[in-house]
Amino acid sequence: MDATTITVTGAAGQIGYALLFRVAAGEMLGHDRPVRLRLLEIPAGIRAAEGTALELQDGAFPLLQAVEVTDDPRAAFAGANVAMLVGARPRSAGMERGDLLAANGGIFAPQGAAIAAAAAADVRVVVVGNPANTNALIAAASADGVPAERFTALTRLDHERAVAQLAARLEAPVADVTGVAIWGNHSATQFPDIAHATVGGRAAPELLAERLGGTDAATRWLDEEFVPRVARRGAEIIEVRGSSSAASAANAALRHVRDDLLGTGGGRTSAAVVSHGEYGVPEGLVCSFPVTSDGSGYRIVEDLDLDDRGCARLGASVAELVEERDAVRALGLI
Ligand code: NAX
Repeated sequence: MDATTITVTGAAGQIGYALLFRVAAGEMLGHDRPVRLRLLEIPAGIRAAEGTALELQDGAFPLLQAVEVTDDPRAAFAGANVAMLVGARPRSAGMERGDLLAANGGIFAPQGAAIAAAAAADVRVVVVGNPANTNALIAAASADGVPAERFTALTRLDHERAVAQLAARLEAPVADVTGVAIWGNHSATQFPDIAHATVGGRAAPELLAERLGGTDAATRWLDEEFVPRVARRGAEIIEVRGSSSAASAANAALRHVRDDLLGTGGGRTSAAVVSHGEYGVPEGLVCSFPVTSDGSGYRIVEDLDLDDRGCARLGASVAELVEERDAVRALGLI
């Protein structure tokens, strides 16, 4: 099998470190597919990325054909089949949202252009670096000639958090949970939704009502505990661990790419993808939806009912995405 070229940006960061060894071990694209890794960093991160490359060599991974480290986006994306955009500019003290969007525009616009100029014709891109949805929008807008659908953003970590919380509440194995959905922005406004989920083949809302003593109690748990816990889990991890989610984020990014390229096997997952107007989400926004993939890219699951509560929550998150889009449009980034 031909080698797949995978570019990881922010490779010297904590997510990069948790991700690269698993990719080299074949956990992302399968144990029969050779990989070539390209590590993109800013100059300040190059030395650390080179250290990671030395450790990758020391792993003697049979599938790993090459590791290259560079601070030049064009060289990093040359021939890339998969681009994992992890490096981003974090919000520093006193930084307004407009400053944050502008700083990230300075990263994701040139990277989008470099992908268009240099990547393989079949390139698929996942944006992990925050604000992930809008960074993906910027990168896609700067990638002339690459279909916007190739650009996705990571909400799989939110999805896995929701699966795990639901399983824990019902004292069920996570493997029994299917059909959870994350809607909207990868931010505190996201809507983790279990309305169409099943656990061990039974409807999750029904099981929750049984377990918690009625439909009202189940709705209260969803509104007051489940949704806020999932949406603010990132802050909880920072508080408890002392730094932000890294291995769980890497795990989610790996699953996102695997399912995008290899398919979901008929099941549903969640990913932020370009809207064509599905569920009333304005066309062009990169929004999280329930999705499936047959290996040719993510497709939005279109036939789910959203109740009033779901519509209101999705509406609030989409309003935030619209504000972010308008802000980057005003900055001339899209
Ligand atoms: P780190 O600060 O550990 O690493 C980021 C790395 O990116 C640094 O080494 C930095 O030098 C590099 N970098 C910055 N600008 C770059 C550029 N223009 N080109 C190449 N490299 C560049 O952050 P880490 O914990 O790894 O997180 C990375 C990003 O993921 C952050 O934006 C973070 O907010 C985001 N996250 C997104 C999640 C999601 O679910 N979408 C969850 C986890 C995480 O919070």
